[in-house]
Amino acid sequence: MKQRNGATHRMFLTALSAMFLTLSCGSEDRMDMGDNRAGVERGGAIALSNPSPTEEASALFQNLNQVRQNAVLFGHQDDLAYGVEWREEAGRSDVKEVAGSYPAVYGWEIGHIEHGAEKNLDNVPFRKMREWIREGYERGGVITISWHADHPSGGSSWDVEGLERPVAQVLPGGEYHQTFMTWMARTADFLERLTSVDEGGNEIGIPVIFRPWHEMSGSFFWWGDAFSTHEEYQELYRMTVRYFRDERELDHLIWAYSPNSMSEFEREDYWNWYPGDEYVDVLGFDDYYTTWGGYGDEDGVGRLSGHLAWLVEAAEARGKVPALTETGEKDGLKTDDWYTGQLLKSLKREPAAKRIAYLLVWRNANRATDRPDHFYAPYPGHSSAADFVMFAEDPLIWLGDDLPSMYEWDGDGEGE
Ligand code: BMA
Repeated sequence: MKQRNGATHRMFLTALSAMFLTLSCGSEDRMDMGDNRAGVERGGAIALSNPSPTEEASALFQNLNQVRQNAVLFGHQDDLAYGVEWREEAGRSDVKEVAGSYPAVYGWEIGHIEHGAEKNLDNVPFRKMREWIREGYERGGVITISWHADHPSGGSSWDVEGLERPVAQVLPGGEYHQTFMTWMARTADFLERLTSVDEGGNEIGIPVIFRPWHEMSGSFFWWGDAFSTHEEYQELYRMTVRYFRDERELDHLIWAYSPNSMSEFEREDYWNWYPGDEYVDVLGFDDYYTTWGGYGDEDGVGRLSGHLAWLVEAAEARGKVPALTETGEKDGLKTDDWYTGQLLKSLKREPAAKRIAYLLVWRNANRATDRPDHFYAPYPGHSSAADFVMFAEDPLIWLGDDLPSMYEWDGDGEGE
């Protein structure tokens, strides 16, 4: 049984690493835990793209890079807000109720914040979301945020019919630029108010891995590939970073770049939309399709593993942190052993694949009030629950209770 307490867990690993060697319990990845600064050096010195990040954001980035030498953090979207059979009940989490721990990474979605709305596009109240974000952070978890923004011409993220250069329209000189910047201001206001209080009683910004304009390699969002040039897309991303980071000084943000499934394009095309190393910290991709031969390929596991290994090596070469920024069984979890039989195998097949820092599975929509069968983690009683427990107990996979202190960094290594 895996330890479920971060501090104890770490001591245990350090003190007993020799014993682990002889026990042969498949935990080779953790054996160098007591000396895992080496991993940072192996990946080279890394620094956030922001030249003046908050201490906590900087610590998180270094710790993600350190932890990934030993583990993959497990994340779940909207974990604290609702599950398949409940909504807004304090303390609940489908992941915890199945596996005994909250996830290590909490994903949140802020579509409709650009209108100053009270609830996001999935009916999650922003006021409560702020509290859940604080709760997850104060529990030691990692926060990531996506943004399915509407387009100022009136449509949602997905309304792409009849659009004419929708990205150019929001860039400087475009007819919706000014409206769009008022939307950006509201979004920045929300991110600015994600705060906690440190041990000294000072208010601090909760570090957030912000992942705007995701899955741009596909053509189903207005910022998607078919509707703009690569340069326009890059300019949209850069404009967002410049406004949030340079103008609004949101120094608690860590920036993630995530095209859609790598099975949809050639590897070198990963960089087509890339805004540049000065704008990005986390290199990721989203993938719901590759496992189970979603592209008609029998060896979906091998394929995903190969893509992850490529991503890890690309990130290490640039001093960035790699992550599988969204995944899940396509169209919702149905397969009883998807977690160990597909996802975990993909992490383990290619040796480099397991060096991603985290993965995030998508939301468990409430069956009664939202989309039935739109869930990506099991809930108690689901036929894949036992498999998920095995997945969560694998030494490679860390949930919230396995986390070391992610927001402290003592400056050893190259970190500070
Ligand atoms: C999608 C689906 C939608 C949801 C959107 C934003 O993938 O889950 O139902 O509105 O994400 O959370």
